[in-house]
Amino acid sequence: MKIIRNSTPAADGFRMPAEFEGHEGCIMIFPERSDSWQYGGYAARKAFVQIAEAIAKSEKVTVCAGGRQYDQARSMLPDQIRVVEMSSNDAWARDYAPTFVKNDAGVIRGVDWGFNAWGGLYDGLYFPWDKDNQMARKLCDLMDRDIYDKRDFILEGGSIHVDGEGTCIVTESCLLGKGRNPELSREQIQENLQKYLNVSKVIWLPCGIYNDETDGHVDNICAFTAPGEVVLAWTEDREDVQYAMSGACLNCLEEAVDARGRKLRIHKLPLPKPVTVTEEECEGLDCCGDGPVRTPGERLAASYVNFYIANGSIVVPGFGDPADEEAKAVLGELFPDREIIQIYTRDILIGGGNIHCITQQIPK
Ligand code: KQY
Repeated sequence: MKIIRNSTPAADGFRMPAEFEGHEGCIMIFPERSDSWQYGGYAARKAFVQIAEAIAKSEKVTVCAGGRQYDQARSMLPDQIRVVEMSSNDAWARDYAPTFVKNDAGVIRGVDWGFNAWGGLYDGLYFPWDKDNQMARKLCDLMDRDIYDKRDFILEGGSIHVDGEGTCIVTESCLLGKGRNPELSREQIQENLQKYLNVSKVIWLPCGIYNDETDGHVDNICAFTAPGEVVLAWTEDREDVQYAMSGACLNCLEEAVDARGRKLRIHKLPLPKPVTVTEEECEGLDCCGDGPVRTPGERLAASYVNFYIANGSIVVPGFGDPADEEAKAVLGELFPDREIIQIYTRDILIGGGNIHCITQQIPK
């Protein structure tokens, strides 16, 4: 593996493909951290395994497991899923497994962004994050892929979505927050995205999902489903604080054109009714530092937009809400050639994310 420090993907003719393009595989990390996952991952790992199995129906899945959980992961996961021992601070593969870029000859390289647990010492979610920050490099080493060093720029994979044709969508609440790159202007941040994802157009949405502790990752509010087409998390409930947030994003998307000059087709994906964490669930979580991670009644950032596009399926969260069926139906219309697999993910949501947050695709 070569660490590339003196060039960029754009300069070398590499671009980040869209998630709906073909995959060689998918990376996940087995849950273990006891202040993220109830009972040290005991509850969440069942859903993690179901997700890995669903994705493995149509692409190769690699699950990284820490030393203490290796045997557990290996015994719970089917043989065709590769399990490798790799240490990490938590299990958010989307955010710190490599972002992969590809050139016209089909060569794949990684990008190694800096990671500081969603805000570092300013408003990050845990400390330390050193092992998470090493994962992109370790994975590229394992896969024998060269990697661009961009550790001087803090970025999580869940904070970007691309169409593979020159457009990237991000949120201002996340990328312009003080916890990541406070010394960089919006223009400088945009320039980094242009050089390292090889995009010419960045669409800046104002915000994400209410109470999303990532400062509003785009992958919970809006996602490309095809070139020129997006889904947007939506509620018709005017009393819900999310109503104005989704409305502001809708206005922004309606105004936007993509890198190819197209107006976007915007599909509304309903949100479930507000999901809150129970006292019993909070009891299953350890404290982080000197305080509890969750408090009973706290609203969780539940959204169907946090789905994963696998080669043969869409793996979408379920919340036991009447909107589960509607979300499946909307996605079924948008992805007629893929099976829609819905998995009940409440135990992952309690950790602060969902299916997209715990998966990272490797392009074919
Ligand atoms: O990408 C994500 N949604 C990760 C959130 C991290 C939560 C840590 N408890």
